[in-house]
Amino acid sequence: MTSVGTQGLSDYLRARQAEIEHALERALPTAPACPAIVVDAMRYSVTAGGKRLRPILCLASADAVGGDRLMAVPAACAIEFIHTYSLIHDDLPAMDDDTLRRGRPTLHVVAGEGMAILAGDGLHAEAFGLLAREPESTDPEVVRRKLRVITLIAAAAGPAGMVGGQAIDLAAVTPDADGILPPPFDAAGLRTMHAMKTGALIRAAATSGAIMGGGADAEVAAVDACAADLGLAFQIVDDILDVEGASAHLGKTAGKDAAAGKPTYPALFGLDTSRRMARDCIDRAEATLTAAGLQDRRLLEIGRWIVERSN
Ligand code: GRG
Repeated sequence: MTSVGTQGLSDYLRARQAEIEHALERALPTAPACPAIVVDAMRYSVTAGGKRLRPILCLASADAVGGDRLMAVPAACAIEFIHTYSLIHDDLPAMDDDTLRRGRPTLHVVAGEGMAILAGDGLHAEAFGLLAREPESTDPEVVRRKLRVITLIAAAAGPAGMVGGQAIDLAAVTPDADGILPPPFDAAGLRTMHAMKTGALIRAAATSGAIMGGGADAEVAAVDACAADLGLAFQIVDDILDVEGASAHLGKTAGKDAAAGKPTYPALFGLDTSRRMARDCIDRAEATLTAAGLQDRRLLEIGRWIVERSN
């Protein structure tokens, strides 16, 4: 896992990452049922070694509600597939036009644009197939949880979530017929765009884990609210790293948002305030879990891992 720093990474996070790597490997489609050319392209991006933040959140949320973590493994893998598809498509020339991702040349650079689009489409479809198939069970309660999770993840990945946020972001840097750009986001606009583009899938990851783990409705709601704050912290930190980080360390091109004139948390609030805002998110997440009577602190440890990356 090339992009994971070693400092501050507890045994719990390491163990979940190892589980996820193993499960992703099993979940990837194979030849000859699928053409090797597209399977290889999907594998190239999935196995490139991301942090696995979303699947870890999914498994930790099943743990947080006292559930069976194994029940959440298919949802964890499906969300990582969707996240990876979004990165492949985001890097295309028609979108963010990037050449470096997870420390490797982007997929369209090595396999061509057409194959990159297809690999993303393949991961998106496989994600929902996996959610429908696994965990394999005819128990009506398991079937009910799976349907709830499929509905939730579809909403988070689609036009009310990630795709919608990406559309807002794309429109913000696309001039009209007269070459005029829309006015830049204010703080509320920035928050809404990020809540959809990246926050929705992060929330869905945690909430799916809580649902698959059999959490009561109040527990699922608390995990969802906690994850909304972790997602916001993630985005603030991502903006800080885009200003401060080196591309080699990040595994993706640094400084792109600033270069594109995109508003970021550091640009709107300054670096110190942005760091404090990220820490405040974790404090709020802790208060949310405490108020719901959830004693498990591993979700907060993940939150601190997110924030430590900016220090
Ligand atoms: C193309 C439909 C479509 C959506 C793309 C999420 C997204 C929408 C684009 C990602 C672009 C980007 C770099 C956003 C900043 C935050 C972010 C999601 C970074 C990547 O996530 P990490 O840091 O990546 O969790 P790893 O590689 O560790 O999984």
